[in-house]
Amino acid sequence: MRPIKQLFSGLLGLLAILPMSAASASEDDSHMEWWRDARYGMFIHWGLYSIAGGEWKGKDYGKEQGGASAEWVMNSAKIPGKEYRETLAPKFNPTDFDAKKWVSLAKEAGMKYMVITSKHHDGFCLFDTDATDYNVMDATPFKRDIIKELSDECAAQGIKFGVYYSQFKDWYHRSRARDKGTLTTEEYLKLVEKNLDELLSNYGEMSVLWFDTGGNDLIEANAQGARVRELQPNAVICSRLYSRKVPAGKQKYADFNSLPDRMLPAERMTEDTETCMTMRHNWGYDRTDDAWKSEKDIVEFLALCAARGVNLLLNVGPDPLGNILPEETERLKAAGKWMAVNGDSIYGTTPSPVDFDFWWGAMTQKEQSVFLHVLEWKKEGIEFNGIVGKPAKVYFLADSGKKPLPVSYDPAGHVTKIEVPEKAPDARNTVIVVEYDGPVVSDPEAKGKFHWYTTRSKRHTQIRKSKGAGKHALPEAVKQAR
Ligand code: JFZ
Repeated sequence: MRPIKQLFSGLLGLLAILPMSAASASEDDSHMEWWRDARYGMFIHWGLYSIAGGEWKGKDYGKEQGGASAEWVMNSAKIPGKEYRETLAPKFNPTDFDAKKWVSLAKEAGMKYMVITSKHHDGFCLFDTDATDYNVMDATPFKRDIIKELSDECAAQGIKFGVYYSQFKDWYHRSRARDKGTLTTEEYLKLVEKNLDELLSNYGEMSVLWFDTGGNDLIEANAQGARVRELQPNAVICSRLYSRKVPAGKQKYADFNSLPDRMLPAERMTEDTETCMTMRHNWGYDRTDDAWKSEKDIVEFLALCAARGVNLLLNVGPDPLGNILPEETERLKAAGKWMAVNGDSIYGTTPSPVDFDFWWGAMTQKEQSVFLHVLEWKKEGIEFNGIVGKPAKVYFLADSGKKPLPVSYDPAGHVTKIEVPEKAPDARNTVIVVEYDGPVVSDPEAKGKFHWYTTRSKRHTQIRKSKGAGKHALPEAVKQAR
């Protein structure tokens, strides 16, 4: 794992990187620059499980029922591999699939990279492979290489392309306690090797390898990581190449730390870190899951991720015909409109200059400017502490005229107060730019705490009700519902 060197200069920075620098100082991490600047990508869970939509033989196994996510239906409904394949593969014919539309939508949403499930835990390959006939070309009537069409379109539209690949869990090919796979472990590892060679050789630039749910076998994982470095030295590798039990220092080929699903830690990250988030409960398409997050939830989460130095991989679960859903499209377009005006406060930023956030929201930073992401408005004014010195200029990022906002500064406690209009110009997230006429200096003694998502299920420590936010930002709600 490689720490973000430019993040903290001086002692704190030193502390943050000491334990790991021994291994990685020599390695340059220039291949991480685009990923760090991007901050925000599209995750796509799509495959045979999309046909089932979380249901099997009339029973709903979706996460909204308290079960595992819809893409786990083969496991949740204990479906033998043969039955799962023979039932779903002949029906996989997504004639509405249009790579140009998907990539254009990701771009319109302000996303800089895309990661799609090339092989999920059910073992079905969405690409042309010689390693198994359980793939879209040989086992379905569709016979189009989905990974090829998407990787080509991403290259054409300047979006970085990557694949999710379930290297350890494969309920079809790999034998498990209760279910005999089609291959022995040795044969299965050969399949993975072949698959990786194909994915790393036949689809142009592969920018992200999003391995998922690693096993404990370091040799196996390191062999797979080394293969990626060899064939695609600039590919960014997800820490889930390794199981969470493998200490970070031993995760030789992991480039970024992938947080547990839907998690945003209440702290600033000192290493390259990414979280992945659903727009509703399930990752894969689910017929009955209506727990849609609001566009404010999504814009908020994006800003809070950036404020803590975390990339956000936001998921869509297209339907079995190959359509990204209207509810997903609506939210992506809304986030895109916000990013079109406020992207400067997310792309290429570093985390908050202070290691806490505020009742009203949180901060990101870029050179001599601090961006206040005001998620909850306070007509009495927006106040923050912990940054030394009176700002040179304060204005709304959305205001191309940069009309100054009245600002006062009290050196006692380094408290800055900004006068603001009665109503928030953008209730989703109003960004205020606080420019300094020198490097941003944070007060090491500054006191503060985190207010937002201090736990996975708590949007704000104090605010209970908020217009258009938080209703479904809490995946855990399921449990109570049952
Ligand atoms: C995994 C997959 O099992 C799931 O289907 C989906 O693809 C998701 C993105 O990733 O699920 C996980 C993996 C790890 C954790 C939680 C869910 N974790 O570490 O908490």
